[in-house]
Amino acid sequence: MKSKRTAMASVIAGACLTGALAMTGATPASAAPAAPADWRDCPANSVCVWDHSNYTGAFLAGGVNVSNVGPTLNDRTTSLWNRSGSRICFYQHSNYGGEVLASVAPGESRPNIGSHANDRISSWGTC
Ligand SMILES: [Ca+2]
Repeated sequence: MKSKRTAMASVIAGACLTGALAMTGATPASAAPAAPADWRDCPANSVCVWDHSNYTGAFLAGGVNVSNVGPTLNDRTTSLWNRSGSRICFYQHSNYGGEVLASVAPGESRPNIGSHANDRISSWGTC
């Protein structure tokens, strides 16, 4: 893990650390590899995005306003879950700039955001 450059990087590092700890914990009965970060890692009241469809791959959890998703997830979001109580708009550029690529109701999740928005999101906020 690199040293923390931003608070969001810390969140990602924490998710990675959780996975590493899981791997070094009690040996599971099966030889299956450690599960990737997935939808179960998204805390209540958070907004979460993933690199791949169906809530898999690199993962970021944030509040209702994230002005920049950071280098790991920039232009990589493919699935998302709005667990907040607010409608959230996902933007093409940082600082809520550019096109609104998705407008997601409270509680709504999208296992695949579709080809237009795929791998283009850089920030999100209430709308
Ligand atoms: Ca992606």
